Amino acid sequence: SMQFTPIRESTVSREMTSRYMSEMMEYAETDVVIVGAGSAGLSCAYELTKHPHIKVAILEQNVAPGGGCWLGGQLMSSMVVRKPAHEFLDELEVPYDDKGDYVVVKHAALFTASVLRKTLIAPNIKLFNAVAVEDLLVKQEGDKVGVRGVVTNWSLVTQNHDTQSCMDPQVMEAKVVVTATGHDGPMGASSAKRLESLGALPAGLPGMGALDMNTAEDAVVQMTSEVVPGLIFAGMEVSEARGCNRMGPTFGAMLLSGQKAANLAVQILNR
Ligand code: 48F
Repeated sequence: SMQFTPIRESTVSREMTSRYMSEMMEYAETDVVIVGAGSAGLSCAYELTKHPHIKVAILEQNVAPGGGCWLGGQLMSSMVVRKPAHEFLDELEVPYDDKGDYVVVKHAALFTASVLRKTLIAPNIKLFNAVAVEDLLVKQEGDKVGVRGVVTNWSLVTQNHDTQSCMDPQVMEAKVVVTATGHDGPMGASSAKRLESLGALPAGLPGMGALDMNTAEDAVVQMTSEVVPGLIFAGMEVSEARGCNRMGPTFGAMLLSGQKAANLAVQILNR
């Protein structure tokens, strides 16, 4: 009968520890940090797999990556993607039903699984999950604020202020930060809110407007940009910072915003 080859328990511990710790050493300085592994952040990471010389860390506060894209709208599984964003699904080899102007992915998890499969396998990309970005690393450049990295902590620490009042974080230096933390919420829109408190965005963030799919999707992609030097906004955090409408359960703009953020990051790295 089948028997596993023997292993020392300490070997298992050392395999995990040595790998994780050497990755933390390596990523203390990186080219790109992506904050948030939702549909926009993961699309950005996938696009950066095409540039294998660029080192990318994805930081996700949750245990599981995926953000809102494990499900489409209202717990109903399917994911609607308006054309031409279906071309991105083609690249990811995500199957869908073609409905003419838009496509429907049978279960949104097919998107998340495919984008993770293609992204995490790339040697230049590392996902640190259960790691929260608590703050931005900024440098004053004349009268402007430039972003040079992120302040991180285990999210179990960040979320547990009742047992531990202060646990100092650490820092990941980055040439470019892509912030894709989603809607305003306990963690969402965190970079937008931090920039506002620093005076680098006008006081009183516009926040997202009411739902209008037709204006919202184009606006979010169009306004995906480097808002302060070294910091690119992507996904729904764009609408919190810039005040476009919400789109609700259509995801094309998230994919194309992530893709655009990646291309902007490459431009910044080349400048
Ligand atoms: O919320 P999320 O899916 O944002 P998105 O990629 O997509 C928006 C859609 O889900 C939906 C929509 C459809 O078009 O309108 O709302 O813009 O993913 C954001 C991810 O960022 C993580 C969070 O846990 C989620 O997985 N996150 C948020 N804040 C932080 C963070 C933080 N400070 N540090 C680390 N991760």
